[in-house]
Amino acid sequence: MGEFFKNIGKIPYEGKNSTNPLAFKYYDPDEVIAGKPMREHLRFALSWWHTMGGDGTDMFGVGTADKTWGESEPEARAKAKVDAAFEIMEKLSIDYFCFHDRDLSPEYGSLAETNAKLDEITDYVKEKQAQTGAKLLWGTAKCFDHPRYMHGAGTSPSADVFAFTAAQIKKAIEATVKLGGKGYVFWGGREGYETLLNTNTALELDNMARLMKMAVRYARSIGYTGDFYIEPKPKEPTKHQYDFDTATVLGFLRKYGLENDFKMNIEANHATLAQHTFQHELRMARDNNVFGSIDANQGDTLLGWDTDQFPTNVYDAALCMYEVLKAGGFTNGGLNFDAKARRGSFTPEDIFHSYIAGMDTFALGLRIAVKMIEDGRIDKFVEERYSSWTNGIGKDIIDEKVGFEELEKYALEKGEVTDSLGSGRQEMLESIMNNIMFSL
Ligand code: XLS
Ligand code: CA
Ligand code: CA
Repeated sequence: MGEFFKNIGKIPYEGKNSTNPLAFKYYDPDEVIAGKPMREHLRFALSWWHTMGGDGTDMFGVGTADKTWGESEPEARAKAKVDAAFEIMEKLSIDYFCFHDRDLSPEYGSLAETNAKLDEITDYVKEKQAQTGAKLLWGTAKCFDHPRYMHGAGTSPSADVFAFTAAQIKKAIEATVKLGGKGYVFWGGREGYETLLNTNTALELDNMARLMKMAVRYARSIGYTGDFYIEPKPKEPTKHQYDFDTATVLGFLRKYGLENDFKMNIEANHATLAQHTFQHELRMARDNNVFGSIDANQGDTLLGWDTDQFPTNVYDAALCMYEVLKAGGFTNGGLNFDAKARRGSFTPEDIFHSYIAGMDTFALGLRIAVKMIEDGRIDKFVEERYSSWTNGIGKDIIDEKVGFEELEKYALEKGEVTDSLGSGRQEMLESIMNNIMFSL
């Protein structure tokens, strides 16, 4: 196996005053902050699909980046991809990776042959993991690109497609377990609809839940102890995706009794497509004890589609890491760069510039979030804002000691509410946030 990126060595941490584009300015993997090394806080992962397979093809044109890895035959290319991926991870100090089954190894003539070829590649990945220590963050199945999935996979009107989906997911779970993954993702690729005129939504959602229950039952039976994730996305490729956002997914999980096995994989770009902030989706997951993992990217707010850009917005990354810290940090999850370099950034070196930009953004976000918590002004303001719930009538409401009759009596006696309103101080808080960010 040769070296793919001969002109690029291991990316060093050089600190914020460095002008070396191939150095980290903020990500110092082994630096301990808030009790543990940065690499353990951030748990960065490489996405196999964008990084190893995405060549810049879009609706208007062919690829611009060469992602053949010097091989024309599918078997040899799949192996070369493994070599190149491990070289990238090693040079960038990335400890984890994520894959779809078909990113590792494509489809061949039959499911049996496809599975056998996937086994060969996962054997090879496992060998490389043993040599390097790189770990699998999560695996998933690509149940959306083949024509058989044109009407959905788990929500297809065809029972045969449902059966094929189950078979594919069974194998993808086996590959995840084999490579030591502690996460398995369901992203509803084409699990949605284009028009209600041809769709039985009730049956489709029941079937999706049936598929997920089968997945959990089977995975636990082969010793999988990790988390299952649902990755909310409101639209694209379908007009309406069933996993619209965290709140919608929570309703689904609770309806079908799946809430103990599933958590959320929150993607920044999907949050904004749902007209939420990234922080909102993370907060909803944290509040409901389903915070799991993150697809770290960003969209373009002027565009209405899923651009999967490498994250460079420090403000959003800081608010993200604030939620992560408040959730107690990652357990099985991490920050997967579900992100691709722009079509015009097509050279091998751009892979490194992209990851350095994304990793430094989140490292800076972590540093700021730690400061926000240590500084305490924001948390203290929120605590005081809700202080009327810690005693008196507020405490009686929480303790369920009072009902409508008692509250009516209280309100009649008290008269108009004037003393406990208080200013929301939004501008002051935004200014504190800026102060913390820029005094780092
Ligand atoms: C696509 C999704 C996809 C999932 C994995 O929009 O983000 O990449 O993360 O299937
Ligand atoms: Ca994603
Ligand atoms: Ca996306």
